Amino acid sequence: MNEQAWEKIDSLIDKNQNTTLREMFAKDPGRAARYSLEAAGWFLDYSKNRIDDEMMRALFALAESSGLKAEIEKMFTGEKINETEGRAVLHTALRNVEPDAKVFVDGRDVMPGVRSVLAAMGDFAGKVRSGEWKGWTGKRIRNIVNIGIGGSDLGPVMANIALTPYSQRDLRFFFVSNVDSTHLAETLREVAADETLFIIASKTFTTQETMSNAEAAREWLIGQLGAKEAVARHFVAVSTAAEEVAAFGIDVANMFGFWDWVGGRYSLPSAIGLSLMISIGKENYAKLLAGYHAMDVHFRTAPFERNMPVIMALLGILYANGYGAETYCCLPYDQYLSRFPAYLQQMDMESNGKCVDKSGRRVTYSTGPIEWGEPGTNGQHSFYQLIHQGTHLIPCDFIGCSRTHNPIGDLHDKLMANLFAQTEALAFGKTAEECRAEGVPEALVPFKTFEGNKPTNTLLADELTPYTLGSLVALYEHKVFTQGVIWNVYSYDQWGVQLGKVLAKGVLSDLTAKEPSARHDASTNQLIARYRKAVGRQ
Ligand code: G6Q
Repeated sequence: MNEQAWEKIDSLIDKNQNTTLREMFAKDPGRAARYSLEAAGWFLDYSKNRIDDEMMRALFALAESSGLKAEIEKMFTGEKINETEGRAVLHTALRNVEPDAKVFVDGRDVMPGVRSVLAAMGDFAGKVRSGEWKGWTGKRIRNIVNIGIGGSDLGPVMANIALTPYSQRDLRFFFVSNVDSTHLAETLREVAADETLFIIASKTFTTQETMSNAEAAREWLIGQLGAKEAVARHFVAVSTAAEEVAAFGIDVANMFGFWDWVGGRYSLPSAIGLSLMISIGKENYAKLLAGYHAMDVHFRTAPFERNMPVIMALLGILYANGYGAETYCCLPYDQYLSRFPAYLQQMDMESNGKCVDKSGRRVTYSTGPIEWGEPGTNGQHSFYQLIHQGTHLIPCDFIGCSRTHNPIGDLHDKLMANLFAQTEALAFGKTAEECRAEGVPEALVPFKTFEGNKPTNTLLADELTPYTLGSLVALYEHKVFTQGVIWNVYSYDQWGVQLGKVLAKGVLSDLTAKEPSARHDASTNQLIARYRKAVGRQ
């Protein structure tokens, strides 16, 4: 990271260290309006951060010094910025809804392929939704089971929950990811084979968990329906690997493709979103893509000073690198966004959880923070205590929608009142004097005092719709991209994930071999021996 830019930021942190958010708001009535902006259906209020105009200028200078503008163009125009895998990073092409758009990789326009897969998905989703697509026994499909993991699971799960109000309610959706047989077994208990469609979602079609679950589901279906031929009516694939799909026994006519320039954790708007399209229909899916695209255009064209993903990225970097904050919390006040923190966790932590920079040298600063969160108000009754009064600095994003899909009495007013009240309390706290004025006994004053000065962003949409969900996801994708550029790390590889895929295979052969081996360390050997004994393989 640029040292000169950091000298300035550090000097401003020192200068402002005794100035609280309470004081900043008191002396600057224009602060809330000045540190707010709108983009693609979202309003961001970032005024409850430890910033002033000088600090923002210093942060923008940091972004400029990292060459961010040029990096954004490289991504959007298909340069191979995922250098360790030799790939372009073009999830933005998947949602480029402009009819004449052209995006080139290796001299070839990828847009015709994107449009043709979308059309095929729309056609198939329409058939399942209408009942035209029949199972082997002639019954219509009622259950859709997506089998995938990581990037081939978390996005579809999150979005299917988020867009429940737009779903076709006579269809039921299940997501099996874990190689723990319980996940598949409990799902199969819920469905009748002749009414069930399995979507095998795997970019590589070699992932151990997904392929094991897919094979078990295929055996179950054949067992239930008594015919191998039934597989063609009940299994479709989403993958980049046509040969593997055919080898599994799925007709490649029922395979929905995507490309190596779509990273797993960025693949929701690719064919990986097939289950979502079946749920909400192709028109709503198009609105989701339009929302993504609106945020893409904003990110690519807005000056940094009015650029929502850039501002959120810089604030995150201020706390991670300027204040030493190690974690970061996402708090959606919307039950439909209950899996959004888990989805973000992968997007952020797999992308920027890197300790070497682009030249391969160990970085001397922190990179991606530990990301976590739960929907409000539930979190308030669990971990917020630590955010308010603990010893760690935890910047938080609060996310809410002004209108609910489910108005019941004044519940939504109460939900939103909690959101606003939390950001207020975190920023302004409660002083010892205020406690005393409320009549708190002196002995309890230290315990009932709240320091405040805790930074938060608030993101508000009028309503959670396909459009605002798309733009919300794109907002965070570009925030993560911006941080990766400034930290100078490769955000689009995931060698740690690949390692896990290889390691488990080695241990598996030792669990199942006829003869025990002792080729691991003493601890691992002991665990393997204990397991073998318990399952009768001494
Ligand atoms: C995402 C990661 C990882 C991946 C899964 C599933 O960016 O690469 O989470 O999505 O390991 O991989 P497949 O789709 O190839 O089964």
